[in-house]
Amino acid sequence: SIAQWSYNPNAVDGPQNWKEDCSTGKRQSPIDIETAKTVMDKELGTFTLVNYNKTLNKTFRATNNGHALEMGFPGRAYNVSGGGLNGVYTTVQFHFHWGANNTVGSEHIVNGKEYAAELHFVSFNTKYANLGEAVDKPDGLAVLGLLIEVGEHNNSAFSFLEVANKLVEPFSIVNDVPAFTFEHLLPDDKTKFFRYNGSLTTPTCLESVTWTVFNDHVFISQYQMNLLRRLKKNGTLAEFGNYRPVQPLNNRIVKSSFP
Ligand code: SG4
Ligand code: ZN
Repeated sequence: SIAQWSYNPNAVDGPQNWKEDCSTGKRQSPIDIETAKTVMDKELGTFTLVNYNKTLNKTFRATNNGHALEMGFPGRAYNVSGGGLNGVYTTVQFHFHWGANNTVGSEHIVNGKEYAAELHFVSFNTKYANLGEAVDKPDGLAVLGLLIEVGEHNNSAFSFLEVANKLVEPFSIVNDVPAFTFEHLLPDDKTKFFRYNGSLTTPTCLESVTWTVFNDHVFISQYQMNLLRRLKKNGTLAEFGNYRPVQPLNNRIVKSSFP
């Protein structure tokens, strides 16, 4: 069973005291991406995102899992390959990380700068049978991450966030969210990104993630940001947000797809 954990920096179950790979691992996430130290890799290429631009005849499942707002999809409908990934990964969910105010909330930070939120598309390597098989393998998962800033306008691609009004209580589920397209959730320019080998950012912080963080950011409105902040987890989600502090890079190299 999974031990209790929280994002409260002062609590015994807070990020400084997370167990297992969270404390012993050497390829932990998130990290501070120091752009001056990244190494360009021409082999990274462009992504192939299958069905990300389609509205499939399906429904999604929105959950407040106590740690994040998560949108789950039917497996093997949306696929990711290319972009220097080895093999085909199938997307099973995306979720958000955010802060209590707009100066914090992203997990990855760039040259020390934090952003208001971060969106993660989680896909598992189709060489494994399912997410559970893939989650502890070094090449098991690929997460596409993007940094979110608060701007002037509602971003229509994010209008599904209204579902947060039904997810205020922990462990709430809305099963019948009509499918929508993903392509405008991602930055327009998907050719510029950072790549490194890391981990899940929640306990047990398994070291199975090939990370992509897009260079370009996405904007949502203050109203849309506040929808995320409505979610509760015994109060702590609203108080501290749900972002893990950055972890040591150790001997890793962060690659970039662009000069
Ligand atoms: C969030 O808590 C998601 O809701 C989790 O999804 C996810 O765990 C976790 O973040 C870690 O993912 O991209 N931030 S991350 O490294 O995807 C997994 C579920 O709990 C295994 C299903
Ligand atoms: Zn995440």
